[in-house]
Amino acid sequence: AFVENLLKHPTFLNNEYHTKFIDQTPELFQFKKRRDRATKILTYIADITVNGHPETEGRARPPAEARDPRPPKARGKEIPSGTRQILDEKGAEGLAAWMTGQKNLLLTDTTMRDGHQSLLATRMRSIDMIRVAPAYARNLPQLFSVECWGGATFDVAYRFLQECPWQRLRDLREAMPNLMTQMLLRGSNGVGYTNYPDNVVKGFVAQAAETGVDVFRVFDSLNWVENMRVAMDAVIESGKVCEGTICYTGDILDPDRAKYDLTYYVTMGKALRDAGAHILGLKDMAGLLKPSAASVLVTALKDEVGLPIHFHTHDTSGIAGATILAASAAGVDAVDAAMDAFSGGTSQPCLGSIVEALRNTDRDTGLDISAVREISNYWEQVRGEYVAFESGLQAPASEVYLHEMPGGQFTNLKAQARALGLEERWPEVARAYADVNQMFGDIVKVTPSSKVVGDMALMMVSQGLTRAEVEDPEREVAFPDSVVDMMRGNLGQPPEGFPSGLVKKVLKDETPSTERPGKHLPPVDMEKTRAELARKFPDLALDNEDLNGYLMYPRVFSDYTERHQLYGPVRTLPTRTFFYGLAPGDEITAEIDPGKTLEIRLQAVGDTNEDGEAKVFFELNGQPRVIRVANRK
Ligand code: BTN
Ligand code: 3PY
Ligand code: ZN
Repeated sequence: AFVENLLKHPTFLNNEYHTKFIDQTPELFQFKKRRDRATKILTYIADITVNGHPETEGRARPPAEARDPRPPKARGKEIPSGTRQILDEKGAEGLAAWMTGQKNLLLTDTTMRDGHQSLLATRMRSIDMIRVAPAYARNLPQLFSVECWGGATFDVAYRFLQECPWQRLRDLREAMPNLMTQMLLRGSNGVGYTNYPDNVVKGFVAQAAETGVDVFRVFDSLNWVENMRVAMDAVIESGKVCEGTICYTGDILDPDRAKYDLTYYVTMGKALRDAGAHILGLKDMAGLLKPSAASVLVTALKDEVGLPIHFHTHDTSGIAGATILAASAAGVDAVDAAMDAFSGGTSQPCLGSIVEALRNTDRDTGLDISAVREISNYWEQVRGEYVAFESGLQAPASEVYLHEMPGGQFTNLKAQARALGLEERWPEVARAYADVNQMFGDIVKVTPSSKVVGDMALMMVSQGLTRAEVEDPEREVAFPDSVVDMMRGNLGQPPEGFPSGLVKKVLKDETPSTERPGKHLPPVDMEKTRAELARKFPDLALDNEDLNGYLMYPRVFSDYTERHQLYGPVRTLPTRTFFYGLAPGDEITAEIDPGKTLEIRLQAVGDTNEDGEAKVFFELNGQPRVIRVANRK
C-alpha cells in the first residue's frame, strides 16, 4: 500500500521528492490508521493548556499584552551576494585569502547560537530564527557569517524544544543563501560530551556540510591538536571552511600563569595551520582576554601564523568591547558579536556598538546600523517570549577572572547550584571551581572539560571538602564519574598531562591512557545502526540526518522521535503557544507545510471526567474539533 501511495503521489510523479519527502508526507502512510498532523498538534496544545509546560512552570511569564514579534521587512528585490558566493566561487582557501586582503573588520552574528545559549539556556526555537533570516540576507549582506548551529543547540533542539536541528539548519540555509552559516564543533566530541568513534565524527561533519554548514569552528576542550585532526580533515574534505581554533585561558601577561604564555598560543596556532586550518579561530569562551593582552596576542598570531584570525569572546566582565577594539587595532580579521538585544553579560559584546565605534575608521564594518537596529528590535521582542529562561544575572562580573567559567556554563552551573540548595553559597562554588582547576593542573575549561570541573566543584562545596582534603592520600574521596573518565584520558591530554598524584588517587591501580581516545574506539557499523533504527521506528522513513542525530544522542533522539509521532510538527507553533498553550478565545496559525496553514482557535476547556480526562474544544480551519487529554494536575 505504501508503494502504491508513493507511486501515485503528485510530488513523486513530478520528480520533486527529496530525502525528507517520505518523512514529511504522511498521506503516504494512510493505509495505516494514524492520526493526522493537525490532530497531533491540537493534542499538544490541549496538553500544554491543561497541564502546563514542565519547563516554564513556576518561572516568570511574558506579559499577556505583548504582541507577536514581527521581523523587519527584507529590503530590495534581489538578494545581494555575500561571503557565501565568495566561498562557492573561490573555495575555502580563496575565501581565507579574500579575508586577509580586505580591510573592514568582518563580523559574525552569534545571536542564533551562542547569544541565546549564553543568555537563555539555549532555548530559542527555530521559528523565531527563520522568520528574521530573510532580513539578515537582504539587509546585512556584509556579515562574514551567521553562527546558528552546533554547540549546545543540537541536543537542546531535540531534548527540550521537540524539533529537529537538521531542519533548522536546512531552513536557515535556504533563507540566507548569500551568508555563510557557521557552527561550533567540539572536535572529537562532535556536538556531544564524550569522545565519538572517528567514523561517527566524519559522518557527522559530512552531513552537516551537506545540509548547510559553511564554516566549522573546530576546537578541543583540552587544546589537544592531536584530537582535532579527524574533525578538521573531514571539514577540509567537505570543501567547507575549517576554522581550527585555539581556546584561550589564563593570562599571557601574568608571569604566574606561565603554562599558557604567548609561546604556547603561537605554537598551537602554527600546529593548527599545519593541520590544514583555513582560518585561525581564537576562542575566549570565558571572556578572559584583556584588551592589552589582545593587542599582544593578535599581533603575534598574525605575524607568526599567517592565517586570517577570527576572534570570539564573552562580555561577562563587561570589558569585552574594549578587547574587540584592541584586537581590531592589532589587525584581527573577523570578530564575533551578538545583536544588541542578545548581547552583553555572559553573551558576546554588542554588535551595533562595534559597528558604531568603527564607523569612519579604516576598520569600518560596512554594516548598515539602521538594519542592525531593526533586527535587534525584533530580537528584543523575541527575548521577551523566553523570560522563563533568563538567568537573572544583573551586572558585569569581574569574578570571572577568578573562576574562569565559560559564558555558556556560568548560568547553567548557577542553576545546578540552586538545585542543590547551594545558591547562597555561590562565592564558595566560584572559589572551588578555581581550586579544582589548579588541582587538575590548570586546564582549558570549555565543553566538555568545563563540565568536569563544575561537577567536582559542586561536589566539594556540597560535601564541605577542601582541595587539601581531596588531595590527601590518606582520605577516601568518591570522585564524580566525569572526573574518573577524564583522568582515564577519555577526553584526551592537557599540556603536560594531568598531575600524577591526583591521577593515582582517582584511578588507584588503573593505568590511564595517554593516547588519542578515538584510536581505540571501534568504528560504528552504520548499516547495522540504520537497520536498528528502522526496526525501532517502523512507521518512519528515517534518513541520514536522523541517523546522525541518533549516533550523537541515542536516547534523546529516540525520545524526540516518539514524541514527534504523538505531537507532530510542533516547531510550527508560535513560541507563546508552545510554552503556555492557549487561553479561550485565542487564535493562532501554524504553517505545517509551505502554503498549508492551520487556523487554530481555542473555544473552551471543559470539565475533567471520572477517568481524569479533560475535553478541550477547538475550531480548526473553522470546523469544531474536540480533543481529550489526561489532566495530570
Ligand atoms: C519536553 O519538555 O519534553 C518537550 C516538550 C514536550 C512536552 C510534552 S507536553 C505533554 C507531555 N508532558 C510532559 O511532561 N512532556 C510532554
Ligand atoms: C559549546 O561547546 O557549546 C560552547 O559554547 C563552548 O564555548
Ligand atoms: Zn562562546
